[in-house]
Amino acid sequence: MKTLRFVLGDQLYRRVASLSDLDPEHDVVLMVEVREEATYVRHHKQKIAFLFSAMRHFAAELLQEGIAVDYVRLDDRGNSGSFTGELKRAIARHGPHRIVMTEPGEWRVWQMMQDWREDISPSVEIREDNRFLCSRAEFEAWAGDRSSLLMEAFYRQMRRRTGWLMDGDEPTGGQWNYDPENRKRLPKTISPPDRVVFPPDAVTRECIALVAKEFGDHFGSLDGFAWPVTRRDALKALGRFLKDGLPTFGDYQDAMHQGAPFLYHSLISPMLNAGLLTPEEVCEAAERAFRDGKAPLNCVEGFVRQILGWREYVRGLYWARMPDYAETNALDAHRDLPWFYWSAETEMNCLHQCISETRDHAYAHHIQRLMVLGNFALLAGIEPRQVEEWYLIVYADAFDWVELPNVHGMVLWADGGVLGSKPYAASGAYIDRMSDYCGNCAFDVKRKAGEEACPFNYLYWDFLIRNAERLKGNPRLTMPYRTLGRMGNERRAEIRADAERFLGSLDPRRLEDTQAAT
Ligand code: FAD
Ligand code: DLZ
Ligand code: SF4
Repeated sequence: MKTLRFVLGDQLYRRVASLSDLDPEHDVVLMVEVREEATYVRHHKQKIAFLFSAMRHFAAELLQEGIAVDYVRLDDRGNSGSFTGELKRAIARHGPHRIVMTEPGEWRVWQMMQDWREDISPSVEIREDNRFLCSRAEFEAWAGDRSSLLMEAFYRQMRRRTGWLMDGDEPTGGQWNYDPENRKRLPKTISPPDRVVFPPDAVTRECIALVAKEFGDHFGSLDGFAWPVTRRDALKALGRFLKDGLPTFGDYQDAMHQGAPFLYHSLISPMLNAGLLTPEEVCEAAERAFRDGKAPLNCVEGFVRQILGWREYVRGLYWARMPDYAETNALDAHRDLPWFYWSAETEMNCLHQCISETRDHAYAHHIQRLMVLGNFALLAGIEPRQVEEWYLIVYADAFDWVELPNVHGMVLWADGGVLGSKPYAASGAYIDRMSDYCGNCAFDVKRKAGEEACPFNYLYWDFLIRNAERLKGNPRLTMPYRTLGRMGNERRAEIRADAERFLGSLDPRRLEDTQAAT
């Protein structure tokens, strides 16, 4: 029986469910580069080049195994430009008896696949995605009727279930969480390791040229493309991180440093999300490093929590709550995304640095995404949809299942507190404490009011004033609201005036209104 096995661009895992019972004698693996996926949002150029090159390498590896692969390139004649069109064309070419797929990572594609029930024959068998540690069903059973879905409870259950960093029923070291040790600023005397660079091979160079030609008006630079695009290189990158990054990962996990975009981070999210690495092998390798005495517990626990905790949790939440999850706007935020998110042209040095690095590398680390780029969007009251689209575009690791809960829930609190008990709002003092950005800024982080003051300072209080009705009863915001309550009317009016002046000066041009971004 001939089976067509349709593998999507973020399912590049040899043991992915749709390939598990592959019969090399009869089966054909279908992979397609399609314009619709590259343009439903205008993804960063490096993101497209990374995925196309990883797809081409994966297809070549299958071919080497003697598996028949039908690979449609973006510029192949007759390419219809969509998953639906290419599946139909492949059915006409191969006349399969069966079509097998793994469930997609995004609601958008899931819906597309539901439509295939009507007009694709033979019908498509959709298998559970086996690239995660917690299945959708397991997450839903955990979530059940709980009123609170906090990550920490989920993470502890996952630690118990996997036995990672556990000694019997107890967490190794006696604590579940070593966060208080993981909030250090980077001292001047320490230099983080260099990024491991994977120079583009001929296949990647071809993809880079294709992207430059076809998607030249998308955001981001292709210069300095350094991502691994094969499983072999992804494992090399992981190996280097375990040796040079992990032993210091926790300490400077929240630090930001001008000119050092990667610090001690692993840079493995694009490879994890595309299937080149599995979360299981990454967590097991990190735990082994701890057991072998090669990395301390605060670093290993901090790292494992990101993957076993946050990554699995946001994916579970996404599928448990979609499609309604994306629709809420709990803080009623409607401002347009300022143009500087595309151009990096702003006098606020923290934002300038984080956006420039995002443009150059399709990467920013977690605290840059949360406490600089996200914090500004939250305080300024930018419309969730516009912020979400920006994050989905600009990062090489961005897929709806992981981007949406992080932005909608963690950053913007647009879900009204499903993911986080309070918004992560912060003034300039936080950025100053965790980075060296403020020393090079046109604004003064110590000033609270006036044109020279750091905008985060008055925007923070303006945010609390604007959203008082919604937030002042939140027990985790008692302190700031108490402080606000002690402020006189004059000071409050000054805050509002500074915020209005500053927000009114932002350029609201949209990407689609312009020829090209940076
Ligand atoms: P490290 O700091 O080395 O962490 C190790 C791994 O933990 C990451 O590779 C990632 O797989 C996982 N991880 C860490 N934090 C999270 C998290 N909050 N949610 C899910 N996984 C996590 N991550 C994405 O993979 N895709 C996204 O589109 C994405 N969008 C984000 C948007 C915002 C606003 C925020 C605050 C975070 C977002 N993250 C996203 C999570 C996190 O910022 C990135 O996973 C991380 O920066 C990737 O870099 P790294 O591999 O060096 O991570
Ligand atoms: C992100 C992306 C892009 C840019 N291009 C393709 C593509 O041409 N072919 C493909 O199979 N997948 C691509 N992807 C990833 C898909 O959007 C991804 O499979 C869905 O997001 C489902 O999770
Ligand atoms: Fe950012 Fe304010 Fe510091 Fe400037 S002073 S870098 S705007 S936090």
